[in-house]
Amino acid sequence: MQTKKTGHPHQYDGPGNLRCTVKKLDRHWSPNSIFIGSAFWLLALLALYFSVNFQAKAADNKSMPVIDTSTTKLSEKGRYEVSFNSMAGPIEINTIHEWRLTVLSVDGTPIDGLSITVEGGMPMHDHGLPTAPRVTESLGEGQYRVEGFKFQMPGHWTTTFNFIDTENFNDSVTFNLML
Ligand SMILES: [Cu+2]
Repeated sequence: MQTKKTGHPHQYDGPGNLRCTVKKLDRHWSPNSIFIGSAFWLLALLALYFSVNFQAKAADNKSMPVIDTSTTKLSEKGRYEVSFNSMAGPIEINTIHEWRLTVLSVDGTPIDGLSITVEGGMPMHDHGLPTAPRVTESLGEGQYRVEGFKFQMPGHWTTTFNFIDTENFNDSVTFNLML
């Protein structure tokens, strides 16, 4: 029987040629290589998705920073646990009012005898406080009366208390307020 000769690779061209063609197909389109190829593209798409998502989140965080408005904070150098409350209740814009500051050591011992100065302002507006609040009385039990607070507009305010103890040790704490 005579075998038909042709140049077409997929056509039966004798047993040798068929084996060769199947082998070729196997190398290029086996289920394994299809799976690996799909997995690669799936991973590439996932990587792209997460990278875009992450960038969007980072941009979000930049425009809307998370501001810690806790009224109890550890001082910068970690020596004191400081808290405040407004004596007139919730702080109202354009109202002069008084704060009570409480200073404790980290193990809860009230700290009296501190020399305390007050500063503050609006970081986004680049201006300070409209008044000059100051500590007017040490009340004992680590409590201090701070008079003369006023915030004249809504927004993000900071208030910083600087502490100097009897051994000249400096520490400070900064509170954030969203008014
Ligand atoms: Cu302002």
